[in-house]
Amino acid sequence: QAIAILDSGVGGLTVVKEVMRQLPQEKIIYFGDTARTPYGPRDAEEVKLFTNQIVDYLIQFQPKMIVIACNTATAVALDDIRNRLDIPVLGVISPGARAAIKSTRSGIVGVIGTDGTIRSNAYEQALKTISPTIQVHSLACPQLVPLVEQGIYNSTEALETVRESLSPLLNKPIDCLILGCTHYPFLTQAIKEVVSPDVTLLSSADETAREVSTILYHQGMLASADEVPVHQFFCSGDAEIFHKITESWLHEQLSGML
Ligand code: DGN
Repeated sequence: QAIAILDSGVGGLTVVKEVMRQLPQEKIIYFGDTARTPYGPRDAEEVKLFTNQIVDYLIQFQPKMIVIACNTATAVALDDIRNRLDIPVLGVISPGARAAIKSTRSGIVGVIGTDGTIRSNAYEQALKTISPTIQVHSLACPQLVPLVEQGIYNSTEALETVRESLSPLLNKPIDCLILGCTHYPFLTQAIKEVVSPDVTLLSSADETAREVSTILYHQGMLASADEVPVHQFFCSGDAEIFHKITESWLHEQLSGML
């Protein structure tokens, strides 16, 4: 049985990469809704509907768990999907919040995400549930996802857009910055160039993959060491660009498997 991972596009591949690194024997089925990306500007009901449709598609493969590797979808659809399925369903917001709580020394953290994620206040709630005194500076950066979906995350245009998008946050006294959108780790280099070197960048991918392994361990569902992991990748839009981005992002693990 595989771990099913979904996103509005290629962003969830940042979680896939970390799951592959931490759990190399696990099979993965990925779905990126590239035809309908971005989810960020859509209203909550629509994102909920799309997320449920993808889950229904993935369920046909009888996965052993589902990871909603999209912050925008996690913010609005996680509870819904958890309630209707009897397999573990994991989102990316609590893992991201936990990573920040572990990392911050000053108790002042930044969060960047899509309009939908920032509007939902989900990170602030998750952070304050764990640590009520934490201070959070949140910023929506709607221009970043399209750069990643077009595969131009290493360009000068990407660097300039990151600089412009992050500028309201640059004078805030944060000591860590949550990349609250699974697309953003693609832009890590550009983000590092723009923010102070004292600010630690946190992607929820790491912590999410750790939680996947904890859940599977406790359920006795980890793949055995002799299983051969076969991965499957699906998208709803242009397969060529999706293939290209997937291969270049996961190249070590993936060559020839798409
Ligand atoms: N990757 C998604 C997220 O983490 O929120 C959203 C991307 C989008 O659709 N805008």
